[in-house]
Amino acid sequence: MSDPGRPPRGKFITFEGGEGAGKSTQVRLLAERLRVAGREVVTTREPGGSPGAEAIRKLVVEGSVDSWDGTTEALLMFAARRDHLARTIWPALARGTWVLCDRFADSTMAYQGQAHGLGRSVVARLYELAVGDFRPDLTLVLDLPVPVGLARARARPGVEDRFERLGHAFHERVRAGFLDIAAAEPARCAIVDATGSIEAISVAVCDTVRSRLGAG
Ligand code: Z5A
Repeated sequence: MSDPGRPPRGKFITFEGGEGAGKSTQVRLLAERLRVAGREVVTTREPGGSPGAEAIRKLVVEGSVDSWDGTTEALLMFAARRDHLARTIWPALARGTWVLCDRFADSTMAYQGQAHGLGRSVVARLYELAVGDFRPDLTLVLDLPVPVGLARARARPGVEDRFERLGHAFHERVRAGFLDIAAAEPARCAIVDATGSIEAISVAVCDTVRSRLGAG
């Protein structure tokens, strides 16, 4: 039975897509708009988002391309995710705060499951173990051609990470992986065309949040 004194659970919105799709930019803009509308909002990212998960992030994002195989990478991602959920996401949602997350488990399905070839059922089993039946309320898949995303990512200041050094074909498999997930779960996922201006994409994101969740 729900406790009448408790705030309603917050909404969990995830942003997915390939490199340079504009996820971090759109997380920030949606958070600003929701705060103006009076919502409590936490922004976070994966891998990372809690002290333990940020330590795991360093292991997976830095180093040489072949530091880990797909299975090890998936295990590290789910270990980080479990810590992130337990320490950051679930407590915030329970307080009634909305959580906007830059990547979540669909990234494991697209990168390790599809692009690295681990397979959907292995990733689904790890999900069940680490996350259970918890799901995002809404997943925005920012979609754009691979060369456009990689060019944006490479134009940013900073060191190229190990994922950015993987080849064009790998990133095409990642893009196809996200589109497959969105097609399989249309009630949870919305594809957003990420080729336009930052402002145009932000408007599309807000419209989608409003139409799917009744707010934004
Ligand atoms: N990974 C995985 O394999 N498995 C998993 O389960 C998880 C993750 C959770 C994390 O890297 C890596 O981990 C990631 C997948 C893997 N692979 N990579 N790379 P990350 O967090 O460091 O990187 P990322 O998630 O790919 O983010 P990103 O490359 O920084 O891209 P973004 O967040 O989508 O974009 P952005 O930072 O908002 O924008 C990038 C640049 O483009 C920036 O200069 C913006 O100002 C510019 N930008 C943004 N939008 C536009 C538009 N509309 N027009 C023009 N320019 C724009």
